[in-house]
Amino acid sequence: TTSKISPEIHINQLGFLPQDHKIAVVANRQQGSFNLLSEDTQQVVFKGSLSAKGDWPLSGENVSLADFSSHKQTGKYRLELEDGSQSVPFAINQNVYSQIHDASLKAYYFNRASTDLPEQYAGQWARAAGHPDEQVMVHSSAASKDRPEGTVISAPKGWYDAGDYGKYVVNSGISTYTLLLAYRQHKDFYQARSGHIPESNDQVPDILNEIMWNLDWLQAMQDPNDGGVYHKLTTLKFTGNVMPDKTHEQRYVVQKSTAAALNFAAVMAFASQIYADFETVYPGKSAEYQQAALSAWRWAKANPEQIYQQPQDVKTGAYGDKHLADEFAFAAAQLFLLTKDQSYLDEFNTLAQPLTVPNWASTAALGYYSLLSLGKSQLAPTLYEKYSQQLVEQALLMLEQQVQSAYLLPLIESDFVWGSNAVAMNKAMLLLIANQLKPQQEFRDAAVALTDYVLGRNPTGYAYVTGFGSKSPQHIHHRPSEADGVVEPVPGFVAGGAQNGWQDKCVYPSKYPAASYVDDYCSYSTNEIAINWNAPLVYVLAGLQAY
Ligand code: 9MR
Repeated sequence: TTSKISPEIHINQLGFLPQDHKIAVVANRQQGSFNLLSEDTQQVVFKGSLSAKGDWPLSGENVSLADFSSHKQTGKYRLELEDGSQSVPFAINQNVYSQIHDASLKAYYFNRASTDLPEQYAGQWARAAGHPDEQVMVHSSAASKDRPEGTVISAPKGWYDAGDYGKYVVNSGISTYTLLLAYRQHKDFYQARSGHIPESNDQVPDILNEIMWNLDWLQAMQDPNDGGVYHKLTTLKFTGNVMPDKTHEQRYVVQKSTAAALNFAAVMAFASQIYADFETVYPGKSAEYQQAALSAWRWAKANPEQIYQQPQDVKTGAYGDKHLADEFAFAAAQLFLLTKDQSYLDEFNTLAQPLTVPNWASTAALGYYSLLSLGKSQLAPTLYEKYSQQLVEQALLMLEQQVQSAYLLPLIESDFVWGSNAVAMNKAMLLLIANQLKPQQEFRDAAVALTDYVLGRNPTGYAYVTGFGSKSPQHIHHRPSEADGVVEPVPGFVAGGAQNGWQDKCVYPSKYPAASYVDDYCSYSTNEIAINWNAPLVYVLAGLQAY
């Protein structure tokens, strides 16, 4: 029957929760009926008609929709068209996002620096330790009176940022924040699961154990002499495509930047609140984080324009950002929530940053998320309403985009940038937060549609998360996955996704933004993985599954 599988039926390859919308996109057919077939009995359990939607300019396809939302019976199914062609199999069940959620979080364990991954936890992806990062050199760009160029510092642990082995504070900001918020808003969900990681036997939810691996590193990125925070810890050039233990090039901390200090302050402030509940397991941590946040904030206020300038001899990722008002707002919001000191809230309001879909360079929304979901009792009702309105406006804007899209997705051309799948997941996350505050079924439906997109309702035929779905990326731009000799890539990582910037030298199958993706190691612009891309995936899967 595999020969009957049509690449023109674009569907979430994992499937659907029983109560959610269930929609597939069919290319090159504008009319006709479709059947929902039970995998067990091969019987038709539901019949429907395709509804014509016309052209999707982002893929160059002419599409129609197959909507079988009203079928709520759990089971394994396929869609079948009149010509006998079929979709890949998928499920309708209560736990459809459970495993993939756990894998998308476990991906952080797989990207831990400075440790071996024993088989007990890593299975066939077990590997030796690399990057102890106990002899990191202060780069000339980061030299200070207390720590002149060449000073050796220790900054082990943390997660590798992506397919490379660098550790970047700015990108760690949104990533760590998003995971902390996932925990904060789904505590019961996380209390009830195990990540099968070395810390699983302690009294702390595994997501917080995992996050602490990164917080331990982040703490070491702060210069205790002045509170400033180094922008990144990397080699001078990207290293070769080898396992972590096979690369020994000198690593450096590079330039202190305002963006790093503010992301650091925001995350440390949030962590101080979260880990206060686990004082017996992690004594003193909450207080340490608070001090770290406050001193980084003070440094940023005293050095408000230390824009990161990539030094001549450094070629690794820049994460350069020239617009820092949103980072100030993010940190101010978190410090207000931690200290209850009104001056931080005043600062947040004075900055008046628009609430927009966040990314590593644009973090104002994160401040709003925290104020709205954790700060209600501390905010004047009119102010709370004002922030709420801003959030809801963004969510409503997405609903408009959705109805205008032939794929019925809240995605527009400008979303197809480097890491487009994370744009989709950050949009879904915003929708879910809007739905918590001002419940509206359409918000959830739109978040589900975006999740469908990442898991197969897209023109490429890929479910974009490694290890899941009938067809998922095999050759992600991820050094361990490529160099480990294991056929399957490390599971649980979402590929960056389609976009037609063509920043690398690969050959792409299509010029259309949503179809320009290639499952090849060479494609760092569409097939890399990154901690800031997995984080909203974790959040959204938790949000959908915990519902
Ligand atoms: O995600 C980043 C993207 O927004 C930028 O356009 C791109 C080029 O500067 O860099 C991406 O981040 C990469 C980082 O610089 C280094 N580690 C891998 C990251 C994902 O590709």
